[in-house]
Amino acid sequence: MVGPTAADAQTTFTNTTSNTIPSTIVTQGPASLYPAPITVSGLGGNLTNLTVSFLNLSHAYPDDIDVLLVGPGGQNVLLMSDCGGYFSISNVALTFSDAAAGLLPDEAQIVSGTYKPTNYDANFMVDSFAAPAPTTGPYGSTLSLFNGTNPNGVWSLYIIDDTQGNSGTMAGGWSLTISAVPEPSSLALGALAVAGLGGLYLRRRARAAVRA
Ligand SMILES: [Ca+2]
Ligand SMILES: [Ca+2]
Ligand SMILES: [Ca+2]
Repeated sequence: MVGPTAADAQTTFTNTTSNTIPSTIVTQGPASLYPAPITVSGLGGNLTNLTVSFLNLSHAYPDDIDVLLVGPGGQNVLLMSDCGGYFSISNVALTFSDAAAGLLPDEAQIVSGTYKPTNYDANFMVDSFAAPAPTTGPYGSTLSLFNGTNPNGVWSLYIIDDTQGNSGTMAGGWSLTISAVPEPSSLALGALAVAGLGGLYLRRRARAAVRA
């Protein structure tokens, strides 16, 4: 990931709350933090790019994991579902980006990296989530669904375990990296002219401390 620059509005919001996928004998259903929220504030315009990261994700049977992201405006994307088969994972770091080269594996070892949102088994198994998540699909498949929306507000990450047996954790929490273009009223037009950026948008960099 490239860090913010003068013309780059990338802003990262992080929820570091540990999110435990059910770890008792009945290892099925919503995670212990459901949803895991991140509150975004201080961004003056509309979202132009979004990536999402999971930190320290572990599970004995990754195929059980389904994760849905819901934005402040209600749009949703199924980030990962039925990936990785029975190949256990320990403390992997995953980033989801429409610009990634490929998908998470279906029936192979998941390793840390950047992937497109990935959903397997859609042809024979209907993914569903318990309320307060949207309980019925179809769920979105690309992060570009959030483009043009107001990024400010509460983003909710819903994690479920869809099959009995086996459990896991998202010990490091999750984060959003948002690029946004400010509304015209907040554009620094003078600076734009001085910088000679021409047709480029002057994007705004903001920073906010976020807690669940
Ligand atoms: Ca599954
Ligand atoms: Ca699925
Ligand atoms: Ca399970």
